[in-house]
Amino acid sequence: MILVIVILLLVVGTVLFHFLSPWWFTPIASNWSAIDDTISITMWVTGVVFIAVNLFVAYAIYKFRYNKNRKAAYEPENKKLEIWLTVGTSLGIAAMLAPGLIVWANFVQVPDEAAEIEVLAQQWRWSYRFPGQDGKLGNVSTHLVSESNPFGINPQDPAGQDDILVAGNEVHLPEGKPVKVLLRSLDVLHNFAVPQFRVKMDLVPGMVSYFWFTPTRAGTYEILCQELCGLAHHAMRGQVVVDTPQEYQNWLNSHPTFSQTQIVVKGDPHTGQSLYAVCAACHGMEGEGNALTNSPKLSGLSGWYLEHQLQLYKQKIRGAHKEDIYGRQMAPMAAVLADDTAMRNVLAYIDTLPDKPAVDTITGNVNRGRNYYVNCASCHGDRGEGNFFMQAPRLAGQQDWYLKRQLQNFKKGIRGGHPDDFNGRQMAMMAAILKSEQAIDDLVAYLNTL
Ligand code: HEC
Ligand code: HEC
Ligand SMILES: [Cu+2]
Repeated sequence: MILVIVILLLVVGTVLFHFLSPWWFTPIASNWSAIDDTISITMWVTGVVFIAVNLFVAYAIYKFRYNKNRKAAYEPENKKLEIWLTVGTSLGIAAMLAPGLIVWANFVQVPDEAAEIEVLAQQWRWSYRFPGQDGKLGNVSTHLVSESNPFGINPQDPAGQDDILVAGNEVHLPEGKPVKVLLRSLDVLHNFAVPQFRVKMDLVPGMVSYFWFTPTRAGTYEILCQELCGLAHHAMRGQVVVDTPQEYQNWLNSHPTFSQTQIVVKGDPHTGQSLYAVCAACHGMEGEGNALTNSPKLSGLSGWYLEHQLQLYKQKIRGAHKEDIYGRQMAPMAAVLADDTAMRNVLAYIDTLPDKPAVDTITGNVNRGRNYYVNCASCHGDRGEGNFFMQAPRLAGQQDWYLKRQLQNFKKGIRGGHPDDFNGRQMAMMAAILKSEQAIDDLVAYLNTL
């Protein structure tokens, strides 16, 4: 009897939970309401069957409960009941599967007027490519991927020259216009998903997968990687901003074409040398770093990393936190470099400076540090040499007190806490695994051995 009550409560509770719980679809922002309909149909079919089966079980337990004056009848076959159940089950399953097949067919049947965009995934970031004036995306190959050509566009293909490249994690789309989304991965399996659009598709290395949709509501939506693609999988986030067509055009025009990215002017180290005089006061004549001015070593760091940091300082993304005492000393110095040319020149000069290893000041348990570093190596490299594709700087040879301070700042959100600091935020999540000051010392002591 208790069992009957438990089953009845379970049924009533489940139904109430379904209708009263606040967890339901996010408001839809695309044309794919048909996907919600198929899920609703599945809910109804499985819901009705769930209630019917449980009520029948409860009824049977009650009706046929033990009674010493009753004996069970043996009845292994019942044609009528079997036919009835087979037909009923088949209809139910067909009702669940058929709408899904229809919707899936539409999902990959792209209308002619859809504009193409390409989404490129790599551990652990998204970037985007739009066809330029010619409306055609150029040929690509992973063999051509390099620091100056992160999309691997074939420079011989005229269709690729005007492709517009978006290096950040944020992409804009015009409201009300259908888009075909082409998906490409540079390394492992990823999955592109935007819950409000109801879209979700794997990115498979070596092939181009696709789907289409029409954004129907202006707003900002989060892109998630819904494939467990490695250590920092949870940090692989992006954003889609749905704009009016005019705002979208303006945004798109603010990005360079492939051919523009190929004609980067080289900096001039001679002009850079005089600009560096300001920096030398803190960072040292040879960019070797100086503990007295709290300034890190700059020599030996890659140009792309230094440039990115200077941009962050200039845009008040790094060195703006009120507790960032040392970053706030640096930020006005970045502003001394008036434009991109000045920045390139000073970086060209820093590139000529000798790369001398820093003096060790921190001791710790190197073996423990090595174990912590296993997590860091996937971005910073086994020898702490840095990796452009992860945007992760070289750590080997850097002043150890500076590394320690950065790790503490990442942990406290003093660095990487700004909403526009994508790389810093990713790094901050990683710094969180170093639970204590001792752990940081051990890790930095290990870095000193690289
Ligand atoms: C007043 C002293 C001072 C001057 C002058 C100065 N810096 Fe700095 N710089 C710092 C300090 C302090 C830091 C470390 C900030 C921190 O700990 O977050 C820093 C950090 C940096 C970083 C970040 C390094 C990294 O590994 O992330 C770069 C790049 C940099 N400086 C470049 C320059 C350049 C280029 C100039 C000359 C235009 C310059 N600095 C002038 C004090 C200075
Ligand atoms: C997901 C990739 C990733 C992982 C894993 C990672 N880092 Fe980083 N790290 C970065 C990136 C990207 C930056 C540059 C952030 C920026 O541009 O401001 C960075 C910056 C740093 C810096 C600052 C260097 C400088 O010159 O200012 C330190 C120190 C650092 N990482 C240490 C670590 C340690 C220690 C670990 C392991 C616990 C680790 N990182 C794991 C990506 C990563
Ligand atoms: Cu991923």
